[in-house]
Amino acid sequence: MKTLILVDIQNDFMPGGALPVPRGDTIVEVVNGLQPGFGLAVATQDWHPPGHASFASQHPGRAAFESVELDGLPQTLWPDHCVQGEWGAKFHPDLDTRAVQAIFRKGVDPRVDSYSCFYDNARRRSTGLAGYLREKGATELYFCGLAAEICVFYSLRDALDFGYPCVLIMDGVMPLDEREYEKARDELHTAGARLMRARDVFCEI
Ligand code: VGL
Ligand code: ZN
Repeated sequence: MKTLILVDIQNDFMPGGALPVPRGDTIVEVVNGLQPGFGLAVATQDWHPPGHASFASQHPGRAAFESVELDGLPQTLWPDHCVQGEWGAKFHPDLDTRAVQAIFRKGVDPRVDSYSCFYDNARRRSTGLAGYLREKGATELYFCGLAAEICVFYSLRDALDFGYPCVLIMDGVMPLDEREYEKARDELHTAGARLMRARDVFCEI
């Protein structure tokens, strides 16, 4: 079954949010238009407890977007964002979630960040998404959401490792950093992901 995965389409990643992705809001219409064509749609939410270790506010003397080491892993520090239950963690108000059958939350462990929808960055804990997709009979995964070169990228890489044929919906994602996104897109393409525009996706589903 062709499956659409909506990654972190949340207020804090939108213009005006705590960790805004430039023009992040432009994907909402694209994503809404795609959903009716899919047999299965699932969404993820970045869902941090207050005081999460990825927040620059927890590292005195450090600023957002600096890098530190956290439990032996490199960690970019972020502004406080997507705090559980708060406005910034909610889906964009115009996002149509009627077709979304399940929501997976990540970044819930206060000590470790989680970019991939499948595992935290230390690979200690699974979100349950992999088991869910297996049980539902997902055969091909189509990715959209924010940010393109972070959570979408790491999710796609894991999905490719699981052996799923994967599509990156290019107008269904937006990056925080255009340069990093170009590198990420090349890496995904080399690893076997297809890069498609939403209208071409719609023709084949
Ligand atoms: C994300 C940075 C921190 C994302 C989440 O969803 O791409 N980026 N937390
Ligand atoms: Zn986060």
